Amino acid sequence: MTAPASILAALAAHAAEVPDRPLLRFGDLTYSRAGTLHLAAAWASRLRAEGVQPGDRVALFLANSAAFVGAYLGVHLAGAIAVLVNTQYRQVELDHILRDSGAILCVTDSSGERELAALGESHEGAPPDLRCSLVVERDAPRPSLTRRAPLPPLPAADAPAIIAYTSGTTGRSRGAVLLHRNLIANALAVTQAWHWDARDRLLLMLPLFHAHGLCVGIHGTISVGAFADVRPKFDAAEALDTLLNGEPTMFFGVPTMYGRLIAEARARAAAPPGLRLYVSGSAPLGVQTFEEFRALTGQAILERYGMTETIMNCTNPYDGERRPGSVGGPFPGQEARIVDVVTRRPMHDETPGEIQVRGPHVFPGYWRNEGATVEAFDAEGWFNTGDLGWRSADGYFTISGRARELIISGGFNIYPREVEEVLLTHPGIADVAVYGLPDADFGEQVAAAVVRAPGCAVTDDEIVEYCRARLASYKKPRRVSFVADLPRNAMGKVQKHILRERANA
Ligand code: MLC
Ligand code: AMP
Repeated sequence: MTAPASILAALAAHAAEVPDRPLLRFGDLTYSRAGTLHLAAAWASRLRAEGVQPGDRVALFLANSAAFVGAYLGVHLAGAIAVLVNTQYRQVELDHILRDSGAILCVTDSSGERELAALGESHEGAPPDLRCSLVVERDAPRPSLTRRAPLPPLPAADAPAIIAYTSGTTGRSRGAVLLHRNLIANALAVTQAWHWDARDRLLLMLPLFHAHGLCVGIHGTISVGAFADVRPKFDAAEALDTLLNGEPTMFFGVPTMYGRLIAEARARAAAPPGLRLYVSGSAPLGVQTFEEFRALTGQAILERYGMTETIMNCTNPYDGERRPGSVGGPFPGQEARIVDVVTRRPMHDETPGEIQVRGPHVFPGYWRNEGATVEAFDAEGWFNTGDLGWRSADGYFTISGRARELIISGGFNIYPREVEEVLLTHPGIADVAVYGLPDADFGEQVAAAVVRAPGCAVTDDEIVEYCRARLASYKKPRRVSFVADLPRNAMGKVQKHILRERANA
């Protein structure tokens, strides 16, 4: 069989082969392969009826549900581009993403609708391209459609499929554009590396609006015609119950989920069973968590490394040593190397530098941001990940830090600059620095050092609430300290390592 050109092409092939085999479950609703394709077709026709044309951007501001997957695949089938939006995003992030992407339609649920309505009432008004929102009930089985509806042509491999907002050294995130061929190349590399096949049953509790849940969990499942039990969100007790019931063969999580699973197992004196595969990613998996999980289950978690622009970069081996603290080597068909951060020359093994990657998994560039795209690649087409690390002589990569300022909390990324910019709009704050501190549950937590405006007595609670009203709640500082001045170097740059040392003292 020739490789499919898109995730939808893989779905169509599996649906033609064994149409009734279960593919996705959301609570009481199970979709077969053919049922998932019909769900996508129903959504595509509904979106077209709303005026969606090929190349249009459609934002998905939705929690995990059949509606999410249906709308997502329907956007692709309509030839449009899905803009992924974290459901925790509030006014500042929403306004930026909807304006920057030029989304004409936003598919959301009732809580998202309230947030969108507030956007329309703000003094800047609704984003100009946004014509309407389509409000869906999470558990609605699917828009009505007869089973005989003709399937529209499948998207071209080179067409854009997703815009996912990420990173950015300024306060504003930028949209990484992923093509259909990037998505399928990633899914095929991942499934091959992890020996994932049609017999697998994945317990998927990750949010679908990020690469981990969507591009690894859902795309992998569809591309091999396996099965995924998709839950609205992660809950340690529910995860342990489900693992113990014996159905799942695989579980994917961020390190916070493994930490909570271990705590739950200890509290109940009930160890998670050995599955075919446990995978961790999106943030560093602590060696202690790896070892504790191995002691409980007898299994080594397979750690892998990815990012929004490239989806999956490196993986520990399926067969062979899963080395704690390391992310293994490039997936099949991909390349990874270390370069000097200044000269950009490739480095010898065991020498630290910046990780670069190249291959069919790598995105072509940022949405309407030529400058950022040019900066992201070198002349030979290597993508600069911004992650620092080194490669061992036997080919294992270890991530040792980040070239860019970034806090990863429970697998969610927080850009200090974005939080600082929002806090600086508070009249009681004269100056502020946001930085990361270690956190036992989330890996890292957000901290803020604040210089009060003269005569103002703003409190830490007010600062937290101010943030929460404007940004995703996970970006709010968990620790606020008040300082007379921020420590700055001769260039005027805030010395965050000094703030970190003071906080840890
Ligand atoms: C939730 N909260 C967090 C948080 N998640 N705070 C800090 N960091 C986080 N990650 C806060 C909420 O804002 C809220 O605060 C309170 O915790 C309760 O919210 P909740 O939704 O009930 O939280 P919880 O269920 O505990 O969520 C924890 C979690 C979740 C670990 C299950 O964060 C999660 O699903 N993380 C996965 C992220 C992910 O999929 N990343 C992949 C990115 S892709 P309050 O004060 O409002 O009550 C990528 C590429 C790659 O990175 O390599 O995969
Ligand atoms: P995002 O841009 O949101 O997709 O986040 C990607 C970032 O998460 C990467 O650039 C890494 O910094 C980090 N990351 C992902 N997986 C791992 C891992 N296994 N270990 C350490 N960091 C990771």
